[in-house]
This record gives sequence, C-alpha cells and structure tokens, in this order.
Amino acid sequence: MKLGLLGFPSSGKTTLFRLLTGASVDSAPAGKDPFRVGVARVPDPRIDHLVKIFRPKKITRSTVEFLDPTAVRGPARREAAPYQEIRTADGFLHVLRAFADPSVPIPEGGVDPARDVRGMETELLLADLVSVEKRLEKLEISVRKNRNPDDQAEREILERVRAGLEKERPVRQTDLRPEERKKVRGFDFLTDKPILGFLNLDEADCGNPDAGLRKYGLEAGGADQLHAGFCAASARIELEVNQLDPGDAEEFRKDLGITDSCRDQVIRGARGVLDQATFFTCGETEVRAWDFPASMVAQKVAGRIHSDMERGFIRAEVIAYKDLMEAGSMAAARERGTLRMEGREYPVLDGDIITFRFHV
Ligand SMILES: Nc1nc2c(ncn2[C@@H]2O[C@H](COP(=O)(O)OP(=O)(O)OP(=O)(O)O)[C@@H](O)[C@H]2O)c(=O)[nH]1
Ligand SMILES: [Mg+2]
Repeated sequence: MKLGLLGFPSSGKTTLFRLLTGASVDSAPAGKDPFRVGVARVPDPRIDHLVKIFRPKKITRSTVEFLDPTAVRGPARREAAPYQEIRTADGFLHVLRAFADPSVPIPEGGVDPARDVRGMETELLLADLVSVEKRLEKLEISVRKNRNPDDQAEREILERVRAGLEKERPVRQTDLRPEERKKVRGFDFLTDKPILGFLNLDEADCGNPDAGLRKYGLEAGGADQLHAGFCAASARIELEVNQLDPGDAEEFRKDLGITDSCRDQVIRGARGVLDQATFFTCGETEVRAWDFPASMVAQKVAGRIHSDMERGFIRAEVIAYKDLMEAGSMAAARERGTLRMEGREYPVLDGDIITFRFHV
C-alpha cells in the first residue's frame, strides 16, 4: 500500500512523514527526487499472538509506503505537473494545518482546515481536468490518423470523465461500467483515489482529537467522498515525545492525554479508507502478514504471494484468527472443525490464516 502526502506548504507533511517512517530528514534529498520515500510497519497485535503459537524463525509484518513531496511550490499550483509523480500512490494523506504558529506563516490566511479541504479538492479536480484534456488531444490525433476502434472507445470514456470533472465531479464518482472503470484506473487520476484527511493539531488540542475534528466540522467523510475519512493528532508533539526515553515518553503522553498514537491512527485510517485487509500465512519458518483489497476471492489472494499459487490453485485451508486463538493451536482447531477447506471463490476475510494448496 502506497500513500502520497498532500498538503499546502508548511502544513506539516515532512514532520508527519518523519513521525510515520522514523526517517531522519533534515534537508531535501540529494538530486532532484520529487519526493522522499519512507516505510512504516503496520502495527498489528495479532502478529504477536500468532508468533507465540507458531514460534517461527522469521516474522514479516505488513508495511505502508509514504511519499513526501519535496518540490512544493506556491499555494496556487493550478497545473498537473506537481502531482505527476505522486499519481502512482494508492491513495493520499492530506495534511491539514490546524496549528497556529506565527513563526510559520500561512499563505492563504489564518488556520482554516475546512477551506484547505475544499482548496485541495479543487486543485485535484483541476489537475485531473488538465491531464484528461491532454490525453484527449493526443487521442484525437491518433483517432483521425489510425481510426483504431480501441482509441475511439477510450475517447468516449474519457469524454465522460471530462464532462464530470467540468461539473466538479471526481473521477471516482463518474458513472462507469466495471471494465471501463478498470481502464480509467490505469490513468491514475488523482480524484479516482481516496484521501484520508489528517488534521495537524496544536499542542493544546493534541489530547482530544475528536474535539479538534468537531471544532472544524471535519468528523464526517464517506466512502464515496474524496476525503473518505479524517483523523487528528499533533505530528510535531508526537515526534518530540518519541525522541525521549521510553519511560519519559510514556509520562509525557499521559500528561498530554494522548491515548491513540498518531502513527496508529494514520495507518488504521488509511487502511480503512483504502479498504485494505490482512491475511496471515503461519508456520515454523515464518509468520507473515499480507495485505489485500477487502472482498478479494481466495484464488486472487493467492496471487498476492506468488502468481504460481494463483495459477495452480487447488484449495485454501482457512481458519479465522479468533477461532485459532480460541483453540490455542492448529491441531486443536482441526479437532474442533474450525479449520476448513475453501475453494477458489471464497471471499477472504480480514484476519484469515491461510495455507494455500496448489500445483505447478
Ligand atoms: N507549532 C507547530 N508547528 C508545527 C507542527 N507541525 C509542524 N510544524 C512546523 O511547521 C513547519 C513546517 O513543517 P513541515 O513538516 O516542514 O511542513 P511541510 O508541509 O513539509 O512543508 P513544505 O514541504 O515546505 O510544504 C516546521 O517549522 C515545523 O516544525 C505542529 O504541530 N505545531
Ligand atoms: Mg516538506
């Protein structure tokens, strides 16, 4: 899972990036990379319990990749270029400034995260409009030259996408048939992807994220909206606290009222808006977490591990995490009958522990 950070200048993107990935970035990276890449491990206590049962030689947790843009320009970046590289992300994390610090000026005026939500959505819609128009211009030429029916079909789809964007309708909400949607997905339109809003709070509010969200009217979000959800914390405070000795850090968190860490909130929130689930493969050699898009069937999920497993799929031996914990071991689960055989069409659930049987 790959998330691109979005946000107006000085909203705290790099601070959050450092907190999430543990990367120490004091200056822009060497060269002209348009973004930094960092990796965060997904906190999942289930892995720790599975390790106790299987005692594997190796433990592999799932990870989230974050992209932090380095080449941010002024507030009115009304072209597609600044977003070009970040397009390949699966979704975005939009850092919204809610801290008032006179030493860090806000080009657009005072603190107003709701304005920034609208502002970013407008920017993304415009950036998509620019790219769809460019794409259509090229298609126009090749349709005229080659009369290729594929090009004509593509043009027809993109014209509908453009018409939607002109009415400020995100690509996600364009009415498309499943195969058309698949095609459109390949263009990596920005407004085709979900956004998790991150409200970057002041120290005074960092112990009460819900109140922070309410203050700015940002509690809501929805699966069909660009900002599909919101979370809130103070990236800078937590970064500072994390640099203390563990004992002192614990004390500070308590004093500040931080019960749910910023890292956990963001990673959980992102998995939610991106509809990501986890299954596990467990044995003496390795206990491993694998991410997959929720509501994928067993044969497809097998392909997350290896394409041979998908192609040569025979069956999946499945047990729910909860059932394994209740049984205490695979042998006990087998006796209880909670370990079951499933076929290729089985919709895999979050927390399933799976052994795939396949032939090559
Ligand atoms: N007071 C306060 N300052 C913060 C907070 N988060 C970030 N800052 C400060 O705001 C400034 C900008 O933070 P960055 O993390 O560099 O913001 P950015 O979005 O990466 O900025 P650009 O990449 O330049 O657009 C820095 O001086 C931070 O220390 C916060 O929660 N409270
Ligand atoms: Mg930055």
